[in-house]
Amino acid sequence: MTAHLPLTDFIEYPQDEMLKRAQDNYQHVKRRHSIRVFSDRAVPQAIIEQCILAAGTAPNGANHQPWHFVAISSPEIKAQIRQQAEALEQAFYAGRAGEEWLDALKPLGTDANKPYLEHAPWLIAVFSQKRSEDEGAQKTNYYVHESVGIATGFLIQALHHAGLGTLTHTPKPMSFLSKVCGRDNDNERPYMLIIAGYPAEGASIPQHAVNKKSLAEMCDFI
Ligand code: IYR
Repeated sequence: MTAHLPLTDFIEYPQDEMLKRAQDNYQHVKRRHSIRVFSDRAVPQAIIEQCILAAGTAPNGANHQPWHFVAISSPEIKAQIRQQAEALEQAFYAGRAGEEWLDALKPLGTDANKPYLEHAPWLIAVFSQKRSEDEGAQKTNYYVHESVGIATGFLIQALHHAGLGTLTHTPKPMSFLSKVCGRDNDNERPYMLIIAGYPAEGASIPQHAVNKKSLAEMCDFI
C-alpha cells in the first residue's frame, strides 16, 4: 500500500474571489521584467533561502527533484563568473551567434558587457541532475529539463514576489559554471544563471520586451 496523507492545505475560494485572485496574480506577474542594470544594495540571504525553498516545491519527475542551486554572493566568485561569461559573450556577439540570432537581439540592446554579474548581490546558478545519488547508489532522473524548467520558473516568481529584480542569463557554453561552483561531475549540468537584486536607480526596460501575445494569439479554447 502506498502511504498517503490527507489533503489538508487545499484552500477553496468562491468563484468570484477566484477570478479576482487570478486577475490580481496576472497584474502582479506582469510587473516582472528582466532587469539588466542592478544596484549593489545587499539583499539578506534569508530572503534567497525562502525563494529557493519555493523553487524546490516544483512538480517534477518521480519527485526525484533533479536540481541543485548554488547561491553566490562572494565578490571573488562573481568576478570570476563575469570574466568568463564576458569572454564567451564577446565571441557570441562577434559572430558565433549567427546573423539571425544577433538580429533577433537587436531590439533588446544587449551586448557582451555584463557588469551586473558583479554588481548584483546574488547570482543563483541552477544545475540539472540527470542522475542523483540516493543512499550511495546512483538513480536515474526523469523529465529533467521539464522539472528544472518549472523549478526555475518558481524561483523567478518567488524572487519577484519577494520584491527583487531578476534576469535569466545563459552564457553559451555554460560549462565554466560547473568548475566555478565546484559541481564539475558527470551527473550535473548548468541549466541557467539567475541574477537577483534591486534594479539600479533609473533602470529601464526595452520597449520590445513588453510586447506580449494576446490571449487570442496564444490560446484556443475548444
Ligand atoms: N546570452 C547573451 C545573448 C542573449 C540571448 C538571448 I535568446 C536573450 O533573450 C538575451 C541575450 C546575453 O546575455 O547577452
